[in-house]
Amino acid sequence: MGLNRQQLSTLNSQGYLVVPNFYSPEQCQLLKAEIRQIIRAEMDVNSRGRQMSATFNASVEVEKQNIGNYFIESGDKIRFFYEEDPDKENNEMFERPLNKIGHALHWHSKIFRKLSLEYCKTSSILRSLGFIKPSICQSMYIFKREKVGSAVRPHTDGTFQISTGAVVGFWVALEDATIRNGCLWFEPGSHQKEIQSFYERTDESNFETMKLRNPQQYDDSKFVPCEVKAGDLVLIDKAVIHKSEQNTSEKPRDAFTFHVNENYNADWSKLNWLQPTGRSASFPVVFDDSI
Ligand SMILES: O=C(O)CCC(=O)C(=O)O
Repeated sequence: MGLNRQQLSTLNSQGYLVVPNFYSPEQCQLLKAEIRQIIRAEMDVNSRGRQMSATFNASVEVEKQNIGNYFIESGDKIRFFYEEDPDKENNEMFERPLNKIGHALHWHSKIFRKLSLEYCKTSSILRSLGFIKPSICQSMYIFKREKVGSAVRPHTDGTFQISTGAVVGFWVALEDATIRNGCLWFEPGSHQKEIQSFYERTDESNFETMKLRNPQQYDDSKFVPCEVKAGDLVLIDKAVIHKSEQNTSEKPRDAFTFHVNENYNADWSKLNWLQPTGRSASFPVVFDDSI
């Protein structure tokens, strides 16, 4: 179930790799049903007066952001982020389409945990990639709803998850992802260059203001689309440049993604927005082969 030599070679040369059928059609349905259940529970709480939510716009250039506690404290919680209203007319947050739910589905939901942290295919792939003590630092359900799902600007994951060790993204399509409904796009081989920009807390004790150090420009002509079927996994090296476009189609493009970081001989930057606080002193570990 791990990656074969050919797959490892493609990942090494391109910086990303499609692994077909990571989830079965039934597992995709299970995750979609579970997220509907999580949304229903949240709406129920909100109808009784709690108003906690935020918008998320990944297409905006983040040079300096006052992002507030709702986002920065979401690393060990399940929190809701909505599309920004382009004409700003609709002030009612809960009537806006969801952009994503994160960042600890793998802690709080048994089903998301079983299909990420405890999933045998996750550990087999990580072992074949040479991980020794991997943990899941975040998980997200990304909606990219039909007609309104916004673009995600070009970036490397290592910009937002700064570590001296390996970080790999597991991105799984829960619907067929096409150019029209906003599939991922990659600049193949771009992971061979060093990551240059870093999204950091302005200081270790400041939990609200983030700064993008050394913002980069990316060349749109270098991207190639990565269309995949529902259930397919895309593995994403932390240094490969990728993006997704707006969903202009009539079809949704749901995806579940989680990021894995190596802990063995690796330092997780204290300036990362995402810190293992609250529930645990470290992110939940997939396996520990160092002992
Ligand atoms: O799902 C998307 O559209 C973008 C996801 C992405 O870029 C990421 O998880 O790093």
